[in-house]
Amino acid sequence: MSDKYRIYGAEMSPYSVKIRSYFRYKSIPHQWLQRMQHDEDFKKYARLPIIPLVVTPEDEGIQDSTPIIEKLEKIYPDPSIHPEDPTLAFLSALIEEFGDEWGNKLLFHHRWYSETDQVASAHILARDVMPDADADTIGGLAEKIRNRMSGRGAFVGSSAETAPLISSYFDQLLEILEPHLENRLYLFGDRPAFADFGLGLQLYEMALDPTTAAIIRARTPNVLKWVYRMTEPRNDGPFEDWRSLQPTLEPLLRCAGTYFLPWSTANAAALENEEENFSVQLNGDEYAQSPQKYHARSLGVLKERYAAVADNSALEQVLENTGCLAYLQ
Ligand SMILES: N[C@@H](CCC(=O)N[C@@H](CS)C(=O)NCC(=O)O)C(=O)O
Repeated sequence: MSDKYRIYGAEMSPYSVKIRSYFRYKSIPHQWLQRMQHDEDFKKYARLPIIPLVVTPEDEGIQDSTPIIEKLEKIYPDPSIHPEDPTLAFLSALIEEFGDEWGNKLLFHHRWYSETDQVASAHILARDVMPDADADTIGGLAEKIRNRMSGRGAFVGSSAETAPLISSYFDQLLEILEPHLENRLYLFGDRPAFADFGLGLQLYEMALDPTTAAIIRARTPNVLKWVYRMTEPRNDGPFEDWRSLQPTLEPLLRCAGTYFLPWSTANAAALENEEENFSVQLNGDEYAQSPQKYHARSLGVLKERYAAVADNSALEQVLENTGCLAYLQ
C-alpha cells in the first residue's frame, strides 16, 4: 500500500496523458510509471491489456479513462470538471466521448499512415520504453513496433479510401476549434471541463506527431496553446453560459452530429448484425470500415447519460439544432 495513486501509462498514449492531466488539475498525489518498464506490476493489477491503469492507495486497479475520472470526481469534487448547468454538463460529456472515440481515429490514422509518421512514432515509442538503450537496440525495437502498428490502422477505419476523408475531418475540427479558443482558455470557459480532458489530450498527441503537428503549428496557434495548457490545466475562472459559448461551440456539436454520431450509430448497428464491414454516408461521402467493438459500448453509455437528463427542453433544442438528438434517443 502506498499513499499515492500510481498511473501506469505512456507518453504517447492519449488516454494516459488525459488521466495524468486530471490528477495534476486536482492536485491528487500520484506517481507516473512507464507501463512497459513495470510489466510485472501492471499485469498484477490490470484486467485488460490497455493503458492507463490507475492503482489506488487502497491497492485497487482501475482502467478506462472515462470511469476512472468519474470515480475520482466523486472523491475529489473540487473544482468540479462539470458545469453546474445540466445542459452544459451533458454537452461537455458528449464532447468528451467525441474526443475519446472520434479524436482517437484522427490521431491513430495519421500516426500510423504515412512512412514519415510511422518511422518517427515507432522510434519515439521505442525510446519511451527503453530510454537508455543504444541506437541499434532502439532501431530494432522501432522496426518491430512499426511493423505491428502500421498493420493496425484498419482497427480505426484507416485505409487508402478513408485517408482523405479522415484528413478532412481533422482539418475541419481544427477550423472549428481555432476561433472558439480565441478568447477563452478552455472549451467551456476559463477552467477545464470533462470535454477538455477527452478532446484536448488527443489533440495534444496530434500536436507531437509529424504530419498533424505541422498542420496544428502552422495553422492553429490557439489550438496549440490549448493542448499544452491541457497538460497542466488550471482553474483560472468560471465556466461560461450557453449564450456566450453558443456562436463557436455549436459548430463543434454540429461536427459531432454530422460525423461522429452517425458513424458511431452505424458502427453499433453493424456489430449487432455481425457484419464484417459497414458503410455510412457522412456529409455526402461514403465512409466504409469494419466495425469497432469498444465504441458500441461507449455510445450506449452516452445514450444512458442522455436518458437521465432528457426532460430538459433547452438541451433538447441544442441537440436538435446540431443534428445530435436523433442519435441519442
Ligand atoms: N477506452 C480506454 C482506451 C484505452 C486505450 O485504448 N489505450 C491504448 C493506448 S492509447 C492501449 O492500451 N492499447 C493497447 C496496447 O497499446 O497494447 C480508455 O479511455 O482508457
